[in-house]
Amino acid sequence: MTLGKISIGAGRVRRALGLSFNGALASVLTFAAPAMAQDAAAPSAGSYTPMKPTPGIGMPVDGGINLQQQFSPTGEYGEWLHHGLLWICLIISLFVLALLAIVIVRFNRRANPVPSKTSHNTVLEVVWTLAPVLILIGIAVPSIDLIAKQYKPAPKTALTVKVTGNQWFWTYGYPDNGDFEVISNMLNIPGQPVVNNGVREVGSKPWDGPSHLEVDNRMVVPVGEPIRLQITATDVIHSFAVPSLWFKLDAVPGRINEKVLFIEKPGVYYGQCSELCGAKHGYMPIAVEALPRDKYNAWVLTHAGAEIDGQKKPAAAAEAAAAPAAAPAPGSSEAPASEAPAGEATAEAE
Ligand SMILES: [Cu+2]
Repeated sequence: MTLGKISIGAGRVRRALGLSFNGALASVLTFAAPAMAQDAAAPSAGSYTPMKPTPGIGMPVDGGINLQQQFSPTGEYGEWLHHGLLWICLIISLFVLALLAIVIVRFNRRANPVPSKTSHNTVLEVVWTLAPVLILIGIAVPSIDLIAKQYKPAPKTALTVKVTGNQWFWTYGYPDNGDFEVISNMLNIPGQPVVNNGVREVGSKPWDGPSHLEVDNRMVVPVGEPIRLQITATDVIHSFAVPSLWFKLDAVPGRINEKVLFIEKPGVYYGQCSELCGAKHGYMPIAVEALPRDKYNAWVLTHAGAEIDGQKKPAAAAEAAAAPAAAPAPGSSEAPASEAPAGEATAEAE
């Protein structure tokens, strides 16, 4: 009886802690929310080191007015269409402006006192009807093609990554690699109020990217292959958006939205939640790290319970992971012990 009561009590406390983070209480604790297992996927030194981002790539640039440079086939297509449409708009605007100028200058009352009585011109009427129709068809074909390409389902063999939006962080699940989960919090900003307790400050590691965009644990994915992103949320609607990868999809509680992510080049690509989701909406960035397959596999193996092609990790890697996994990392109370980091101590020592 007593034991039962204790365990129920513990469950309640645990649930209450979880709720305090996900639910209404979190808005009260805006800048004091407990950090969740932010190091659950800390890198294991030697096998995986986070990539250093390239300035100006996969992130906004000062004074930028253009789209970010694109690193996916649909992104390049979309960028091409965007620029093409701008040119078409410009040409049509200049053409109409020129016609107006001609009318104003040549056909005003002083320059043209006796106006023509012409009321029909068959050729002209056919041209000004057909030309816009052809222009619109010309625009519609690539537009519809782009929409179709964006929503083409992933091939059966594609890697699945489950993205979950939470107030106010992201979790990334890897069902094809042993179903481990990565919790991703924004890094705190030096000299500013702490956003995520227990999370390091931006700039404390050599691979840290820009403030407001860098996170403690990135979403790591393989480069050059289609990835099936399944996107959902636990509390309110969020939106998973990475401009340089031409990716934006709403994360809706109780629903799974799916879209293919394809990254052409290894690198770090940053994005932000793009659906107003509460007090810390602006503090839940997205960092996607695209790695070649072998490096991706090495990253996968830094997680307890990781699998590659249905195979558990090799004995050596398992042994290395077993020791730190036995002692849960500080702040990892939310995650089961099996999700404790591999090589936490060595990673922190860097
Ligand atoms: Cu959000």
